[in-house]
Amino acid sequence: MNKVLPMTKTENPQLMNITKSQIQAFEGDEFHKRSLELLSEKLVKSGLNVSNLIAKIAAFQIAVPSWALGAGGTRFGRFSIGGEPRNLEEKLEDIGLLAQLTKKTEAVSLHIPWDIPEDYMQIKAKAESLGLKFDAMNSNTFQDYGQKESYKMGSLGNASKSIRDQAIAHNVEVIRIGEKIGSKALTVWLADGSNFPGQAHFRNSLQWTIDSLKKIYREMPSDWKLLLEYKPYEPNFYHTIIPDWGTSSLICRQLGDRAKVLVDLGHHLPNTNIEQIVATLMHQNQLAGFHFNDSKYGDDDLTTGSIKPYQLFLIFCELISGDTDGAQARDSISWMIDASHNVKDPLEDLIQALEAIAIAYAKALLVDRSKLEEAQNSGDVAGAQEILQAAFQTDVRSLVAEARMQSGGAADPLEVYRSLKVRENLIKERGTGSKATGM
Ligand SMILES: [Mn+2]
Repeated sequence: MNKVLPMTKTENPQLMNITKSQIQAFEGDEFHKRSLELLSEKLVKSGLNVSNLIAKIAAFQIAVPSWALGAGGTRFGRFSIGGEPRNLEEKLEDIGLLAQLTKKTEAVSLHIPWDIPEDYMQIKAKAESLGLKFDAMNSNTFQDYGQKESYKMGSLGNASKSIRDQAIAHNVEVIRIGEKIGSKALTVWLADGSNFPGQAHFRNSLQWTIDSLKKIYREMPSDWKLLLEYKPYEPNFYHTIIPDWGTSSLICRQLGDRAKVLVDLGHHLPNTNIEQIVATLMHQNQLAGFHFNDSKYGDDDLTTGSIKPYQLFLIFCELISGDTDGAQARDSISWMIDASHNVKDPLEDLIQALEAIAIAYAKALLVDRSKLEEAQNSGDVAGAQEILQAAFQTDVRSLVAEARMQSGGAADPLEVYRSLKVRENLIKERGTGSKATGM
């Protein structure tokens, strides 16, 4: 699609003024229509209802974190992207734009203390005006930001009671802030652990962590849930108090029904079977949510779907299967992107990630589950693989684009974003040196 954008003088190309007509100027062309027709024909033959599929794809929404809108850094440095949001309002504006173009996100996940609102009513109103809600709140006890005592040796699992108390109080404060803006969940990720053998007492630090989390859990309103994230290593390299889904799950069981495990795709040792973890957690009604990203080696926080699209598809297969079989309802699971952008324009990266997630989901919807079960039960190994591959190899891009267009989004969000020169305009508005709060 190479259409010339109809830009009039009255249509300001600035971020907040992308009009419907600008989005529709890129409406699907003849190629899209023919691709969709051809695909629909094939899907109908397989017994699928195309409008149902489109409705499901359109309904699937993923939250965007407030810290993904600026350039991410590594421990070696950080390169500014230009035009980064300078405050929470501007972060919301960026996500509002993403929502407008992609129709795949309608919620933002805030991080405290990076995003403490100055005026809660104003922030709430701003989000509402952009059609955004507040997803899970994220606490931060993995770095020092001027609080009384240091988290250098840990937070909720620190040997010092006063440091543990400070970390508990911070999480309670995050809950209180979340209540004011309509969030319904707290995400806890701990960097707690140790770098060297002998540095920490495994059982004591685990017990302190459980006790601290119990206190935080008790402070949550009754309609809130707690998402407990795990990670095998980094920033600590010898031991992490909550290294895996099993440890997270056993802690959650001690907290209560509203505490569940958060799976971050990058928080596993290489080659871990994440789809099996998803299936097991759903079987136990213990899956709280997802942090989408992709990785080659560790917690690389690369664009979702850029490295292992097949894994992403297999994960969605388990999610759909678990939902269909009634193991755990899909709407009880929170969806969020958690990525970092070191070399890409963050908004372009997020557009690509949202697209990759939608594609994986759409492909998983095509899997003939009853045939797959038949193949599984009769030991038809090759047949089972064929069924998955048939869905995975189907080009569903026209289906995903159609779902987006029917919702009022762009046929090709990235193309619209580039044609409207959004980043250039953001740089004009915010400058080259602006830096979003975050990592
Ligand atoms: Mn995460």
